[in-house]
Amino acid sequence: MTAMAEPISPTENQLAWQRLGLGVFAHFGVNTYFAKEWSDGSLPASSFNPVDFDADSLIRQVKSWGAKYFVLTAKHHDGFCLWPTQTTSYSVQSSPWREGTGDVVGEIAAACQRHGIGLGLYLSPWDRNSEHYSDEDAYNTFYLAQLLELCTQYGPLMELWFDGAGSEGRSYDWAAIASLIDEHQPDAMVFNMGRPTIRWVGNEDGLASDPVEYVVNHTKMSNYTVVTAEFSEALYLPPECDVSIRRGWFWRENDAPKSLEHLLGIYYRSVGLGAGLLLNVPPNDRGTFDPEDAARMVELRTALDQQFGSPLPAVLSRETEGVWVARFTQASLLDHLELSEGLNTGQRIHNHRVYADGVLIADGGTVGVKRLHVFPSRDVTEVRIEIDGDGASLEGVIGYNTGIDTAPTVPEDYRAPTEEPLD
Ligand code: FUL
Repeated sequence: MTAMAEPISPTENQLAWQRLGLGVFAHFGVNTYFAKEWSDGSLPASSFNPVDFDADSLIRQVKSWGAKYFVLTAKHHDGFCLWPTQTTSYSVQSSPWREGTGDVVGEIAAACQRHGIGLGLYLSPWDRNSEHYSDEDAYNTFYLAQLLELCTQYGPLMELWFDGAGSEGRSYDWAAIASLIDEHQPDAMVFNMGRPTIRWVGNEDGLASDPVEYVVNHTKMSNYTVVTAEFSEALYLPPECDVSIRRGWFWRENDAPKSLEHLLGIYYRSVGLGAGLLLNVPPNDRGTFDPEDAARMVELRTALDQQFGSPLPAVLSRETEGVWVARFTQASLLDHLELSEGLNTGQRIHNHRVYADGVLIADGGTVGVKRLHVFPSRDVTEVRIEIDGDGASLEGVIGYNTGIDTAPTVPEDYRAPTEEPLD
């Protein structure tokens, strides 16, 4: 019998990114002014005029919501650039905003640095404005020039977001893209395409499902994923769950934020299942967060703080291979447990069960960076945790008395729009 291959380990950067949990996504551009999700590159640059844009205020709010990073659509599929690029005139430079002298990416980057928020940039490969798009070679050169500007002018990037929409059947120079990133932003997480280090969860509802696998094969990855051939079959690629607080990705007047219950449900089924959550809160046509969205984000933060603000850490000891005991300093009423796995040598736990006084109170597959369990409230002094997986270990167990003993739900019939459903 041949020995089982050792699991693939995360890099330090991947593990650090996985521990961030919540990021805020911001779709912003010419679409914001026309109630559009996708536009074809013909909307006038002159429409872009976010008169109240204040990056510092946006990023201060993002931070107060507990997000650790912020991903901005530097360029969406329409090709409009939120920075003064040398590559095209379809950008903020041709807009009336600050008489064409503004730089959304630059101001956001500076604010992120000031407030300790990681910066991510979305640069759509599909470009419906560029005159070069129909010529693969010319467009590769154009796209690399845009990426070079973003990777060299705005300080350290935490994430580069490559969206596959519109690019079915089209190839880009992923090898050159990967070397450019290696040279200028080696620490950035690369979302989904080229030589990715993190992957799409496979839906736009913000939902992972158990098990959440950190090591995946190409075959299991989404249609939107293109991985350069030089990579082996299996890669360590933790998932990021992207979802919008509203139905649309871009702001429009007649849209509304999801309920608090729905957002909490998303949180439990993304962060609570060991995946990342990138929650889109799109700035409006004045360049500020919609007051209703901002109020909902404050409610979400308040609810999470109320629930998880008083952690009761347990002392962990390993009884035998695969059996751990977590002891609390005193008997406490608990209704939630948060488990985390030792991941330095890769994801190893594939099943686990938690017992209190011989009663099974929680079970599941993945533990990963964070696994939340909710159960009917009970007095607990210690729990016994069985984990399945060669060489697997637990890193932490935290108890909570939240007063809530059922998981928040996501509406059954909810499906996020994937294409242009709102137009
Ligand atoms: C999709 C895009 O087509 C949407 O407009 C949005 O940017 C979403 C995050 O990804 O593929």
